[in-house]
Amino acid sequence: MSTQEIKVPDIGGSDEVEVIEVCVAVGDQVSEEQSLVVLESDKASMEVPSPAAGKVVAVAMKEGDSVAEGSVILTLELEGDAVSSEPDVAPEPAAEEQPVKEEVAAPVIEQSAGVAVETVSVPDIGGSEEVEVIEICVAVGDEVEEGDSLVVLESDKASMEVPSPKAGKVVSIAMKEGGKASEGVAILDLEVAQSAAPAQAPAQESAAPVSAPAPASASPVVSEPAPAKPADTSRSSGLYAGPAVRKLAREFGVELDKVQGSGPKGRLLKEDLQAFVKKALSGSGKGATSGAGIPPIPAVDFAKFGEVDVEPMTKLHKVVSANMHRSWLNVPHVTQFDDADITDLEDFRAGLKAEAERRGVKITPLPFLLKACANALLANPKFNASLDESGENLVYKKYVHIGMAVDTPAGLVVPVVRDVDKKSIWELAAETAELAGKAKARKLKPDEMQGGCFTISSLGGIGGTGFTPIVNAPEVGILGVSKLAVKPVWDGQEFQPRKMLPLSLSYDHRAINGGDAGRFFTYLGELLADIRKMVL
Ligand code: CAO
Repeated sequence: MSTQEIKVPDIGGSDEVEVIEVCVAVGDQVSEEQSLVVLESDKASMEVPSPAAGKVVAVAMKEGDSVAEGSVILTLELEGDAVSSEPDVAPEPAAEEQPVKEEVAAPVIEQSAGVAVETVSVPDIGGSEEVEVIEICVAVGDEVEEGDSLVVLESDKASMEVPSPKAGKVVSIAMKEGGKASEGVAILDLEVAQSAAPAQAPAQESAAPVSAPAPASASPVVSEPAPAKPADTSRSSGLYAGPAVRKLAREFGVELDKVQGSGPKGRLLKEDLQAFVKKALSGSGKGATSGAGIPPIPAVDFAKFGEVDVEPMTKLHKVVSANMHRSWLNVPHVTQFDDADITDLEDFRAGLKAEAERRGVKITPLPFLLKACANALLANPKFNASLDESGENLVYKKYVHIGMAVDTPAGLVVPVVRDVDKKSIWELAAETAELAGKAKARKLKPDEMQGGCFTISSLGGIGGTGFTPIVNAPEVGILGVSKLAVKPVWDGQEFQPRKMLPLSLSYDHRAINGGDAGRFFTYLGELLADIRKMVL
């Protein structure tokens, strides 16, 4: 049996870092890539994975120690000693001089046939010059699936995850938490299966089509991940959790081994920790969802009552769901209802049909709604505002960017139409169609989903007489649009058949009073009833 000293690798320029966790003990069997220690500088924490499988025979560090590159972490008795494999046939005297182990300052990644190392770089981040790296979601040695989040970047407006363009193994990470990044900057090197696989390679080994990194996506929208895998409950003694998750766990005082990981190989994700804390706050370890202090919904074995299918939610669905929950719990909602008489607007719209065809655009009520909302937002600036994070200041926006909810097969996304007040109905018709198309094809860039001041959720093309939309915080208002219906309206002498558009306006009652909302809504209705007022 040969032994190997595992040392602290290059820790990115930090002179001394603190050992915040020793993940193994003497006598432990570790597998290759299992975390040995977690180190933390003033800016970032990092795991040092084991470069080989073996048994820990000595640990040279303890929590709280200050260490530097080259410091010995521990000594490993290597498993299935490599010496015995080669000299089997013709033992050479020199064989004992052959290195039987690799130097382990950093995990050693071998280049072999069918494998290539590719650099993943920061994709188009929507015009943001420099953004902060707020989380590195993977560690050297991690196996990632296509679509797994690699890093989380944050500009002053949004945070965005950069998903892995391919499945592979992380061989080095070029970024550190707290650093700055811009488009094209290398994130990490990924060891991936090469597409030119050996002839006898099994069919399923062929590499995924090579593509540029998928665009980073901003909350609340993320790109569709690789299909979720069921959680591996057979965790080894090693805990699979990234530095950011470990740090968060320490901040919350959560013991990681109490948390069930739902990531690949049972890896603990931030969401697992959040769900654990949420459950703990609700005072129950059982049951499904719950809010702080709210009794949880009891767990039900649905299969007891008939056949069921269990399907993991897409990542997009989970993010939207979390955002909805957050808005619902944080924002005191009020919803008002009204019907706008759009008989004349509809006549006008019908008259545009020929020109719309000539221009190659479809003209639905949506561009008119956008335009009317822009006018109403300018006339009622409280709706074109947000509460800042202190909750003590209102930020009034001088621009009018309006989000539109788009229903896609992967989930709900909200692209933002910019400067709605400055665009013509034709421009808005073309742009909304383009954005809806991109949303459905999952081609939206992060900046196309950011910066909204107000949102329109139009279910008119689908149906319904009314609904209560949830404010897309930190925006303070959202307009729900339901299906147009012809209704009898009393004109003082008789009932007239009028085309009435059911509208619902939800708003954040911290920022907006009922009176403000009533004025906004009435004005909006007047504009829709007589769109000539929009040009006044
Ligand atoms: N009443 C009656 N008909 C309406 C209407 C309304 N309020 N709004 C649109 N329509 C009609 C359109 O004119 C169009 O008719 P034709 O096919 O005869 O031309 C048809 O409904 C379909 O319109 P559309 O949905 O393709 O286009 P749109 O501009 O109205 O909306 C978009 C685009 C992207 C907003 C929409 O497709 C969509 O995804 N809506 C769902 C939004 C959503 O999910 N909201 C809920 C969020 S909370 O879960």
